Amino acid sequence: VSIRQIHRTGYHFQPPKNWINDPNAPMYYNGIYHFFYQYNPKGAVWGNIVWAHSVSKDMINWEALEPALYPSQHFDINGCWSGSATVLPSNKPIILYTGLDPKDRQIQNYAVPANLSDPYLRKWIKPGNNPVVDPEQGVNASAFRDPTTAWWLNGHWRMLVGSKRSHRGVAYLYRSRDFIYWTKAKHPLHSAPHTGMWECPDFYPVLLSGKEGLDLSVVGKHVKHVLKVSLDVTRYDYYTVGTYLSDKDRYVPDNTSVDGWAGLRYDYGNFYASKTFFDPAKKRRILWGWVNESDTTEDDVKKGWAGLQAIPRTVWLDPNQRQLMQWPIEELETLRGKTVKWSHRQLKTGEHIEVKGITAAQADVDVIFHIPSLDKAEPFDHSWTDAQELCARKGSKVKGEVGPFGLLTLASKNLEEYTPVFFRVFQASKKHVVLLCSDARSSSLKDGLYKPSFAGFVDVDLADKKLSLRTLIDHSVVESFGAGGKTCITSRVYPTLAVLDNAHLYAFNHGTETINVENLNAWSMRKPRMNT
Ligand code: DQQ
Repeated sequence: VSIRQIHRTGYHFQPPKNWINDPNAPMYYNGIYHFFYQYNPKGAVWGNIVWAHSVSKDMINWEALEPALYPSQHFDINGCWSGSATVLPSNKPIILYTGLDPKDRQIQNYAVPANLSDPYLRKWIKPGNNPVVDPEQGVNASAFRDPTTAWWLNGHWRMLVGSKRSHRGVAYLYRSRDFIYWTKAKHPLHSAPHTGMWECPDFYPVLLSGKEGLDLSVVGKHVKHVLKVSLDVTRYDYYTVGTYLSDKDRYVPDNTSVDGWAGLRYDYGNFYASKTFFDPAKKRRILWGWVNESDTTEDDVKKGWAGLQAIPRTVWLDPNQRQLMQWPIEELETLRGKTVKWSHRQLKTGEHIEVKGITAAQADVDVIFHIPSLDKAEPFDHSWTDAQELCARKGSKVKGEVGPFGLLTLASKNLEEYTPVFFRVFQASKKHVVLLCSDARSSSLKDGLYKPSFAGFVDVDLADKKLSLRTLIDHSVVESFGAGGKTCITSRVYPTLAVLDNAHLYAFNHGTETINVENLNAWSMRKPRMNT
């Protein structure tokens, strides 16, 4: 391995080289998963954006094809930006995407497969009647992009385009009978003050109960709707859970969900411009999200690549109906190799115990912690509303009562470097407050990296005194799923010592209360076929 490639991932989605960003138009078509993404064919920085295209039978092993869309016409000559696919009832896929015209105005175009009998849909045509949506008067042409998958209701297709009106984020709603002629609805589907540009909106139904996913056009009393927007000021993906008033074509978030920067996030770490799609083969909704680098641009140029995609996640509504749950797609488990299992092992105060016998730099770890006693949990101060700041203040080495406990991932032998992923439990007036941290501050001895103490609260009831943690470790990415997928955090880290065979994995506890590892399963992960 070249010294420059110690941070390249083993099983995350990446092309062989260059810059990547947003996932585009994920879809399942005739037995094949298609994945497109924003890609710079010429280098490891953003620019010259085309739609790269890969296909897969399992969303884990990927074959790269030629770019599906690249600037070629007056309506996209300055860029082919993000968009979505809709599979029409006639079983024909169609892509809507944002093109930048010669004046850099953002307009919406469509593209269709050149040959539906090509199972890989290699070539795409941009018909001459593009663009199909122009920014009309009053719409900011430099903030008008990222059309969604369309849904069908009462004789019309509907889709959203993200935008802003001064500082108000807006999801404009468009309707069409034929997918070609679109008219803007009088009212946006939704908007919110002080949120800025809404990039990559995503809108979809979720069942009130159960994990099954739904096709986009499902409405009714048995569902809620989710609206996700990517806020370019903070660079996080926020969502609300609410009601789609389909007769009025308006979306109303529940009073347990708030719009904007204080809202729920898919991921409390590095995860942006995400998009879901319905997989009819396994009746599930799948979430793709872009994981950016957090090293320097100079490092990216040296590496020759930048960006990756998170492992696709199945999403469904938490039975509490206030938030979503997320879990890595089951196909990931086909990469599991050598395994280590622990059961009923105690983690006493101050202990860290090595999980030996797996490739700790490329692993999947699934743990259930049992907390014998919650009586001594530290008091929670209600002014602690910012999880990331709380994690910064109470890091993995700051002794607590119930926690901090969890995993030390990508750790060097003598702990000069480690990325701790851990819980800390507090006592509030009537309930426990659980914090999940993925703290990059100690991840690398190298300077000049962005090393945030990412964290999120976990809305869990500790009646069974258990907390689970699944962490996917892959050289420079640590993707964690707390409490079965209630709170997810993705960190990018660039260790200098804890690399390849010198990376270690530990379970630790720095709380005064003993924690039991009820079960721990860890696997070495194999490399899939990845766009080679
Ligand atoms: N990235 C695309 C835009 C989108 C942004 C351009 C989000 O379409 O708004 O590469 O990361």
